[in-house]
Amino acid sequence: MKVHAKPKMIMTTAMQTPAKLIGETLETLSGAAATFGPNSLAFANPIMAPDITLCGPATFPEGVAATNCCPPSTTKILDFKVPPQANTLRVRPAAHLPNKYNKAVELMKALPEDDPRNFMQQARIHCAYCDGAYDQLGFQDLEFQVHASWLFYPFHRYYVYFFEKICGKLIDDPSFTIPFWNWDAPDGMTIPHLYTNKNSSLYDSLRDAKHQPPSLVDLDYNEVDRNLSPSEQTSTNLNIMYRQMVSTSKTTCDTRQNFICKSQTIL
Ligand SMILES: [Cu+2]
Repeated sequence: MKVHAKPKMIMTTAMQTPAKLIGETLETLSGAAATFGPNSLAFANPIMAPDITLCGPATFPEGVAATNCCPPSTTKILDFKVPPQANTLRVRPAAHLPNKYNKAVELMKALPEDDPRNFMQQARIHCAYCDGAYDQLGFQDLEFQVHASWLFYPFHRYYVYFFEKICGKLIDDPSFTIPFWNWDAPDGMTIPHLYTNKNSSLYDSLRDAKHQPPSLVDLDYNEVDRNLSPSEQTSTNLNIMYRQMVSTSKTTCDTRQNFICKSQTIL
């Protein structure tokens, strides 16, 4: 299965269903999108742990401002303890429906800059693990890259898990869940209002104006605008989703991405 069916604007890699969680404009902030080619897949390539004792400047494409996203160094490691199972089922809302995500991000951005829950601090986590701030343990000069390896799913699961907890805490709603962008349904094929409303904490003026509503997302976008009619674009998108999720899934599971297929069924 192709993990990154590239939309006109990449928002996240945290994929839960054919639709995606939109827990991050973090991905865009960290420059992560630049590390993916149009054919990038989450391979089960071997990878060593990051050497967290050595953190250096992130590697960004030419023209992108230098960013130091190294987290504070520490030797104190806390073991994560799984909290007791909640009694109530938490349901993810579709991003096009009213939700409290922008309020949570507004509060994250209002936190002191050095607060680890601050939005930019959270963005830096992704940057550090995705943009070459670390080398792999025992391999000097071999950059650690959480994407394109078996770590893709575990890393993002935990990343989104804690991000979501911070959001819920800040808005005092333990039942809070990050919305998902249901771009595989015709009614969800525009960028959600949450991101296009200039008063929203999720608004970013750098997003391409040509890709704003009523323009539909192109799930096969390859940095070229195809200018299809709405009905052609909808039909193309649905065909892509069908091909990726249904008709080629058997073949894909027979390849080296087998672990992804299994993960999809059990997560
Ligand atoms: Cu990522």
